[in-house]
Amino acid sequence: MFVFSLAACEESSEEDWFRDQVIVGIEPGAGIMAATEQAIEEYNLDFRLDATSDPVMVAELAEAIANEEWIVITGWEPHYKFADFDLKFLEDPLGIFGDVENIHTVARADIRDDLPEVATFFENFYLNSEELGDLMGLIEEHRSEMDYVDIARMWMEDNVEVYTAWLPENHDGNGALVRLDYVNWAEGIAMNYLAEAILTDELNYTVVSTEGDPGVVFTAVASGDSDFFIDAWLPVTHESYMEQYGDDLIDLGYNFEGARIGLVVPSYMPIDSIEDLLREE
Ligand code: PBE
Repeated sequence: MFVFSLAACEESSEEDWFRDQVIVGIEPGAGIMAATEQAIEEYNLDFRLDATSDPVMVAELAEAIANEEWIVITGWEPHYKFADFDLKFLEDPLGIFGDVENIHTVARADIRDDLPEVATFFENFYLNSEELGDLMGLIEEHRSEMDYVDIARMWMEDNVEVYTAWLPENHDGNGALVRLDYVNWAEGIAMNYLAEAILTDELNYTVVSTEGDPGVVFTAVASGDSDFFIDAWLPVTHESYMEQYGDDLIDLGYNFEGARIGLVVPSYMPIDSIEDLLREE
């Protein structure tokens, strides 16, 4: 473990400290934003939380790392930033960000009345960390020149046994409409477009995917304006949305295990805990 020596601290404090006392965040409706506001309060941090988006946050992270500056972001795993950069979660002795959780697929409550096989497909839909990591890696590599669905098809070619195990047997969707909503978060985009590719190519559905802010997406699914959301983090991060919509949403179970949120910094920063963000003047 790193020992924060006073000498090291004094020598490096001015140049190595943060340019601004800012935590680079994402969309205001994200669970991690509420948790970070709570952390600022409970740890008594002299930091402001900036709302941006996942891609903007990653761009700021890349820039800080290129300049070897200090930066703190609202981070989560699974996410491709951990494959691209050397990063660490800051310890959270007060436990504000919760423990590991799972990513669930949620649907409008009456989904089994008209799309029972698609509900079954999503109950089976599950990726381990290597499978999701490969998919996010392909997206990052090809997103500038290819559609997400076509990138997902590349993943399908290499993972036939994985996704065929999710398919209801001998089923034809006959072109029926399936509406998927997603938020602009790397893991959710990856899973959403993989589902779109499989439902289209293997089960003959017509899939419409729509991006929205987290609050809008939960409302759309709960009210029946959309069918599925594949990136619900439970039991903690999206708990308030699940409570708010109660019986209007059903949980089709997890599609990924061992997800985590927290404050994340580049590994070269000589701090290990959220408490180390408290600078003694
Ligand atoms: N996230 C990614 C979401 C859940 C998925 C961690 C940014 C959130 O904080 O709401």
